Amino acid sequence: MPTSGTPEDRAAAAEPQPPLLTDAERDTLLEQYGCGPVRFSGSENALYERHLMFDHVVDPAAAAPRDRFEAVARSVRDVLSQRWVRTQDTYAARDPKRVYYLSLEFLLGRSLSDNIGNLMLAPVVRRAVAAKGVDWTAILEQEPDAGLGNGGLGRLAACFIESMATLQLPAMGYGLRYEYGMFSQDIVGGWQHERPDNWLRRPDPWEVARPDEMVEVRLGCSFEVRGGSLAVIPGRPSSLYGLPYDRPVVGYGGRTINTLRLWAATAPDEFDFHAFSSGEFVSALAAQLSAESLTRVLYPDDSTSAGQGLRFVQEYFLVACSIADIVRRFRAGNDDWHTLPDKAAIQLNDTHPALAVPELLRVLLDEARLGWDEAWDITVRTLAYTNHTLLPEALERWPRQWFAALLPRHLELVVEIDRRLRDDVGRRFPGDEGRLSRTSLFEPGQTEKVRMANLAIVGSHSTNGVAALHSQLLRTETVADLAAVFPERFGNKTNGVTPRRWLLGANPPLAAVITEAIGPGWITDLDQLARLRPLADDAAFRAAILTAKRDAKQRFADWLRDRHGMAVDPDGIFDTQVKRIHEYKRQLLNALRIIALYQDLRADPGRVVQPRTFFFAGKAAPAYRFAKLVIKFLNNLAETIDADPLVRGRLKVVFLPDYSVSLAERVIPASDVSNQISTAGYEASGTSNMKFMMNGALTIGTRDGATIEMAEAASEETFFLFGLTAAQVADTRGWYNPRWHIEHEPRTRAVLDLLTSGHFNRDEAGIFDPLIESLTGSDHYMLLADLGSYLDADARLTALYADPDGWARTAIANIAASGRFSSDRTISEYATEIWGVTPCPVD
Ligand code: 26Q
Repeated sequence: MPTSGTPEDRAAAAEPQPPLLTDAERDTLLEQYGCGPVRFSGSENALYERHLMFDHVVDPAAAAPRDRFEAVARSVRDVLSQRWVRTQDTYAARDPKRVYYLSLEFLLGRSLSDNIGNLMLAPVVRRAVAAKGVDWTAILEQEPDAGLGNGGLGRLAACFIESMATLQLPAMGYGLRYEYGMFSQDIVGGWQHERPDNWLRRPDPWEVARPDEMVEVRLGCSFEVRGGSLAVIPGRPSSLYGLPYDRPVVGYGGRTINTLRLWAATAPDEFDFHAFSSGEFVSALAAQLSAESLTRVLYPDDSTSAGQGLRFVQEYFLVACSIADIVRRFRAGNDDWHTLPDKAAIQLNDTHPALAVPELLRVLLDEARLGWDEAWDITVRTLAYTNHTLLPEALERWPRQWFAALLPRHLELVVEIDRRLRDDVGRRFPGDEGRLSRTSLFEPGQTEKVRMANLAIVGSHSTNGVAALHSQLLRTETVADLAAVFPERFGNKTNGVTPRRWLLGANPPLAAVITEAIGPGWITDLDQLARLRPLADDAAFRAAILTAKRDAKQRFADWLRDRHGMAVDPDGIFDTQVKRIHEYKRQLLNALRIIALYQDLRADPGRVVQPRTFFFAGKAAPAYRFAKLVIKFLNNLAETIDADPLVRGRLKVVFLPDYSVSLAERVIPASDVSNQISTAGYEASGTSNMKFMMNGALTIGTRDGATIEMAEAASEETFFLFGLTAAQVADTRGWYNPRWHIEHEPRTRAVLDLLTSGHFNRDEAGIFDPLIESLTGSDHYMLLADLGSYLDADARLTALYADPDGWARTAIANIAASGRFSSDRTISEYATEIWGVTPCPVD
């Protein structure tokens, strides 16, 4: 909110303007860049050809696809750069409270198509493409995915910054500019092989380096990277520099263009003259090499925090650079430190940036010279924390010695925070020693650890989970003792996804059918999809929905044929499970279901069934052996079924290699069935579940994460829910025995028998023994407990598919109820309930 001007000015500024640029404003932008107005035809190419000629020095007629991509992207960036500057100038002039979203991951995917869509330049581009006769798909395919994240948490950050820009919120994302993102996955002989993802090999047209805004980061020790791990040289303080690279974040309609700032590590330019003069010229310069390795690569684990020193330094580096930048921006317009919480809201995406607690406190104590109570109050009121997992092995705990070596001052502060926390807890719960030790920031043990979740909860004013069930389990189980100390801090913000990328961009046939029926308002107000609900009774609309799905399936089948030489039948059911490979996500349970269906078909070869293709995609953490074995099993299952003449043409399994945002954009719109089958209580939210729902897939799944709320929104009859509830999982854990299911359930026994017979590993004796041992041993994730009810739900689902009218009605009911799962809704809730920020529209 502006703090100066007349009341009328303030009222006008507070009134959010529509997020779209007018035609006249867009014409002006294009004109200034030599493209001419949108309605003007012919000169759109001028800008693009200028880039080919002057950036790439090639004859535009002879340009290679990659040169063409860069030229188009640079042209789009030219068009948006004035709005980008204007957005930043507006924030500087009005000085509203801003949001800073700190995340070690931003899984952005491609930007060209999204930016063109959000700038509403698609008609201009279409005309230019037609006039030139260029292959537009080939140009889009030139852009590598920016895979700077592992999965859900990173993709959520990308959806969130897009929604913040669309909602015209004065916001900024902070992350790391990894040179290598999520590894590329090859499948060789059925096994996952990892390949480095050198996504910056060619210049990235979206990023702008800002060397003038470099930040120095001081560390309590020096370090060297030796053989992939970090060698600490204690007692010798050192410095690194953070070089910011900015990327535009275009809001829908092009009015607001926010910034995602990614930090790259470099060594100071001035080098060590002492080392130089003592003859160590080469090693003085080689320091650069070790500094730059800090932001070389993303850690490819999404659910273990296997303590890696380099990761710890990455986390501090992000925090130190970002806090310094935020404080600098704050100080530019404010001299009273006490107003920081009125000007900045900092959201921590999981505990990965939780060092922000001692870092901000350190700045307020040591640089602003405030007293403890004031500094602590400002810190807590500025920070907020989102938790994304309950898995104990994913909760971050860093060795105390690492703090001591690298961040001695921060350790002092954490010790003092802990001392005051103990006083507080001791006063409120006298004599409760158990609570004292459970709430402590320190975890005793052979190597004493700092509990980052406790630090984040104690050092911030808000802690939220990402779906109702998850937030409740977090509050009542995982950190129940701290929640009793700070009950008012705990809340829930159910996740969402951006409909611009996941419906409008990814599924043009369906988006067109929706817009035809209810107009384009849904694009920025997804609740309007509810207006589709009554159209379930309209036969013409049902037909249009089925045709759109058939189109999307055909597009995907064509791509599969062209790209992977694989044939799938778009008239059959497309049944999909795409996500990281993890035991709790239970891809193996899906495989057991497929084995049961395969056996049914073999037992009754004459049976008429709907042909079905089962799609899997996902990456396993490189060190996660069980998950890698599951991938091998899925590939063997696919091969065995393909080789079996008894089921050919009726059943097919496809493992799509190298899952990515771009692959998700293809496979999700083409799917009829979405599998969300985690052990209840383990999937914090899930977000692909929402993407499937808005694209008209039906969900077969457990009562877990946000799937519960999706079924509530659409009514349970439109969902195919099965399996134990989270409470049942917890209650039966003590006496659960998978053998009971093998002994008492014929279908379960038959599946296990076929698996044990070696049917899926004929020439690879014993390789799947670990899977069998897990299922018949402890079956920790309770696959066998849920297999029977999964098969029952599956039978209901395929029966409905045989009735296209009934299927279309159910799909429409799902789409119509998906409005709540827009990230615009999620971000509006964060903005009003946690951040206290309002839109700051750009004129
Ligand atoms: C931590 C320490 C060291 C190395 C790696 C990590 C690490 C990295 C990534 C730990 C966890 C992650 C990612 C977690 C994640 O993606 N969680 C998912 O978040 C989604 C968005 O809220 C939810 O929808 C999913 O349910 C949740 O699994």
